[in-house]
Amino acid sequence: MKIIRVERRMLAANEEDARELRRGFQAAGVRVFNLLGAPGSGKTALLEATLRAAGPAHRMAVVEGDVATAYDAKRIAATGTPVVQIETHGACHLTAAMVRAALVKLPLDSPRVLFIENVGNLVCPSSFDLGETAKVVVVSVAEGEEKPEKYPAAFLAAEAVVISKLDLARACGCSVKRLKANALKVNPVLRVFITSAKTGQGLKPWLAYLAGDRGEAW
Ligand SMILES: Nc1nc2c(ncn2[C@@H]2O[C@H](COP(=O)(O)OP(=O)(O)OP(=O)(O)O)[C@@H](O)[C@H]2O)c(=O)[nH]1
Ligand SMILES: [Mg+2]
Repeated sequence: MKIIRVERRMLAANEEDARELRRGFQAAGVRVFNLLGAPGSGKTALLEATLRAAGPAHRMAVVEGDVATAYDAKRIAATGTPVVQIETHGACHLTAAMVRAALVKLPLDSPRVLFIENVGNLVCPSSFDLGETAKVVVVSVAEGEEKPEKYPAAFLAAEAVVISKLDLARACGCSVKRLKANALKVNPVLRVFITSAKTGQGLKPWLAYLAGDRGEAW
């Protein structure tokens, strides 16, 4: 009983912080994408490919979340994109308070698009609102076609799923069609993107989604 109450208090405090963040993001007109996915699913590689394809004129920025190290922030910085790294020192998800503290250090005043790469974990980050416009779950063809059904929380919380590492599908014996169908079985209204950060396949519709599918000139 006690554990449940503590969890509820933590989530309630986070909800309040997230509401404040969302108000700020909306007032500034920034689209915010909270990227969830298992460790190694290809979140940072997707961001690198996205940022390189979009270019600096689009005013994108990144908040990186990891348990330890700034490896991912270094990879993002190499694309010329403003980035700040959060190290959670053990915590398995980001909280809105961590994001709020990180934003103060972001070396860009008014991004148009902000990516928050959550800690690699297909479970815990789903429960924590970061004030984002949308959660996006990244699942690679190397993880197995049944992952959406085994770990439904992230797929239920997300607006979109990116099926990553398309170039490896044959080598991994993965039916992308079945993986997509399993994701839609869990959440029928998911937007589905199928990409390879290595070859650039599938990036165009993903970029259009980030822009709001309205052909915005960003
Ligand atoms: N062939 C291929 N490899 C990829 C692709 N995307 C990512 N990888 C590789 O997969 C590994 C993990 O990719 P990351 O982008 O670091 O994964 P991540 O989800 O950011 O990992 P964490 O931040 O640790 O959770 C790296 O060795 C990448 O080079 C892809 O589209 N094709
Ligand atoms: Mg990463």
